[in-house]
Amino acid sequence: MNLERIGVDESVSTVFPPEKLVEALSGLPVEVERVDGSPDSLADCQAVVTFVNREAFLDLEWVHSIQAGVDRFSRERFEEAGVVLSNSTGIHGDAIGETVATQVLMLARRFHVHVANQRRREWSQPGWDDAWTVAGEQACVVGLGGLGRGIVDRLTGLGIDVVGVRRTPTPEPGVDRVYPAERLHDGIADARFVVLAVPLVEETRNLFDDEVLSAMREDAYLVNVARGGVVDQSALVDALESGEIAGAALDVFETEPLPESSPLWEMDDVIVSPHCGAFIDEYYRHIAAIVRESVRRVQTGDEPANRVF
Ligand code: NDP
Ligand code: 7N6
Repeated sequence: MNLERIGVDESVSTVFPPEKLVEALSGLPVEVERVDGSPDSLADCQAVVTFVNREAFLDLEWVHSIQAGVDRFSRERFEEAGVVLSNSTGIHGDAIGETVATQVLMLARRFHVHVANQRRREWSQPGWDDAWTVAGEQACVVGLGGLGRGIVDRLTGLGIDVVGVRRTPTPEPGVDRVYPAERLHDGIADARFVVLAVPLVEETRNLFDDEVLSAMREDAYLVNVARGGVVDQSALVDALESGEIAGAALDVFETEPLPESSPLWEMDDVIVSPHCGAFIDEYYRHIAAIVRESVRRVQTGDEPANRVF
């Protein structure tokens, strides 16, 4: 790849100002400029760093996604056009780990209820048996990659016993038992928290359907920081309404933004966040580090870091 100019697509502004990344990439032996995604602005670029996918990217040589999840990109179309895609896996463990720790503590210590009451200036102590402690409870983390690692570290730090599920059941530090994907039911059966941290791919689409949700404990909470499509959302609403599970903390949804009409907004034991579990002020610096490393590799004839396809 003869790399001379990299565009920073304006869509990264969902997560940070594009100029922050342009600045953080200064001094590279290639030009880096903000682009608006139009074919004209991309004309002299061989590569782009982006949040969204655009048709015009198929004329480039390399696309870097500022997300770990690449479900917006079609492997078939990229391979057909000979475009390399790389992602940003590996940078989210700390932020998502802290997000999940917050979600489980809020649910157990009932802080989602206190915050809602505060908005109404309502002094309302919880029932004698409403609040509990997470220490000694079990969590099942489904997906033990970059996200999973950060989640396991925080949950074990809170005294939670962690089991996990991944494609290949190789052991993972801090995880008592690792189950292969085919034994998902065994992994979730005893968990008070089931935390989803898998990519959205064919095998994981609607993985949590009514059958899997009903295999969870009745007092269990589903935490989804992966992708909305990993859960059958209408089955989840049914499971919550019928008391088949106790509650949920959801950062990602089938349709985003979550439509105003969704019953999830109003459920007592559901915490909704707007796909921001990984947002941090330093996000652009992490992206810059990956892009710098990729440029170094490309210039020595290697492929970009974190190549997906
Ligand atoms: P990684 O590739 O590092 O890890 C993925 C993990 O999922 C691996 O442990 C892998 O198993 C496991 N896995 C894959 N397929 C299956 C399956 N069918 N059943 C069980 N486990 C499976 O990815 P990341 O941890 O970086 O990210 C995971 C996903 O989380 C992203 O794809 C993205 O969609 C989402 N995400 C969401 C964020 C948010 O803002 N809420 C932030 C960042 C990511 P194995 O270890 O055996 O390979
Ligand atoms: C922006 C979201 C990912 O897949 O969706 C997340 O990486 C990141 C911080």
